[in-house]
Amino acid sequence: MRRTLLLSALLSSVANAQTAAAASSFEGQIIYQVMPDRFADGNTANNAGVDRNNPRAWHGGDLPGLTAKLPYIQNLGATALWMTPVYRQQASNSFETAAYHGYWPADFQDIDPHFGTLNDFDTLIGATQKAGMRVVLDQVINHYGYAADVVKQQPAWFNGEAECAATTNKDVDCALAGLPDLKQSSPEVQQVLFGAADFWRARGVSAFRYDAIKHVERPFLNALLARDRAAGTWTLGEWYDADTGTVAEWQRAGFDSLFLFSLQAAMRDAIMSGQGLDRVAGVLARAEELQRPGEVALFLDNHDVPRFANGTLFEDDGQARTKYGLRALMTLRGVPVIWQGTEIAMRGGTDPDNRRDMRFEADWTPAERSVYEVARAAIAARKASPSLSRGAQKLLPVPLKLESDLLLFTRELNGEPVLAAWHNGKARQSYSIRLSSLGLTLGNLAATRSLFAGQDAKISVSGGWLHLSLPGRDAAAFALK
Ligand SMILES: [Ca+2]
Ligand SMILES: [Ca+2]
Repeated sequence: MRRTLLLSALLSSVANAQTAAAASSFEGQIIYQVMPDRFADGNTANNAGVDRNNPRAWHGGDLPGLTAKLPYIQNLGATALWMTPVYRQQASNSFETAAYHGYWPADFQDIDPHFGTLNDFDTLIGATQKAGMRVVLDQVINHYGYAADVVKQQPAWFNGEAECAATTNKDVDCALAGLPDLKQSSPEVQQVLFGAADFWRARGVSAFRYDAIKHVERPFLNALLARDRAAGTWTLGEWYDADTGTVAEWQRAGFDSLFLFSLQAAMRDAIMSGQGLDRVAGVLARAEELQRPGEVALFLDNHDVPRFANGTLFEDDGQARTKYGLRALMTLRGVPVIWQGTEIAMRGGTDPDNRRDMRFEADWTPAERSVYEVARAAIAARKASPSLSRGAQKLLPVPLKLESDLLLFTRELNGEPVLAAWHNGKARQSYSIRLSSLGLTLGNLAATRSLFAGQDAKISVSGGWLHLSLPGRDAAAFALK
């Protein structure tokens, strides 16, 4: 009953905004993910406790550094920036680890002094707006940091051991990694979390990435999403290990997007670790379950999983396969998200090794530069092609004996079809496949090169046959007319 009253009060308070707000969409965007402490240090005066030799300590990166590096992100081709949380964090360490990552908040409406000031935040937002870039701000809604003052000051805001023992919903009402677990059914907690969303929205943030939604009370999430929709804010949920079914369920519940972890795992295993492409096809075959397939967040790696390039032992192999992975990512329907450093195939195992300091142009090896050039060209090709950016995606049935080595699908918008061809074989290979077996109808097409600059991949169509010449371990995209 109380919940119903609260919700109706809430909905009436946002009704005005609801009529004004347009539906938000990130289809066609390219997101670049930054962990500010590990990106760029623009102000050494805020480097209290910084120790770059300790992977669990603060490293000195901050908002002024990020603002200074926006041209780098833009040159790569990204159109949006996702920052891991920059709130004021707990001041002390826990488990000999500093709160450099941002997920141990102490105040949801302030900037941690290591990252800078609210003024620095406003400067960053101003710079992104001037550059025509969108900002996705990471929002923590499940917990405070272990050592946040509020944990002692407001014990009623948190689930304790008794609540955890009594609940049937352990994922939601028990502490995640022991973190002080917020009771989102409390009106005071709701005020805090809704207040935080409004606070950052008012500073110009147009999208939120919500951390650990699996562990958050559902009625609260529903209300939060209703408020975001009313305000025109795009919402990206993080449900660790989500598959297509989970993403579909949450899109129906009101999220614009979730990260498709099942595709990331399949791409990592196929592209980086040499397994077949059939599992990737298996994930893509489920896309029709999604209400808004073009909004789903697609990624090769992020700050919570080992680096993509780490899936192989050798640095040069990791670089070559990262080129393949980046090109493959740019052929897919959805919103590509590139974690800082993946564009140069940075290595690193599990956290915190996957969060090594970003290195920029002057410090790159020639091999790293060549990965970057492939990333940049692949992003440019995607952005230049409306079909690759926003087109419908149709998986094609390749002959059974080729399923492990070859993945084919079309992307199409405005009658301008593009064929994506991922090739998992070690060596260059030519394929000739009957169009009818793929369910395609195409006129003859003279030999045509891939849309990705610098790639030696070709297609032609003649007499009802599709001919492909594909380099080993790479992904290509071809305009079909
Ligand atoms: Ca600094
Ligand atoms: Ca919880």
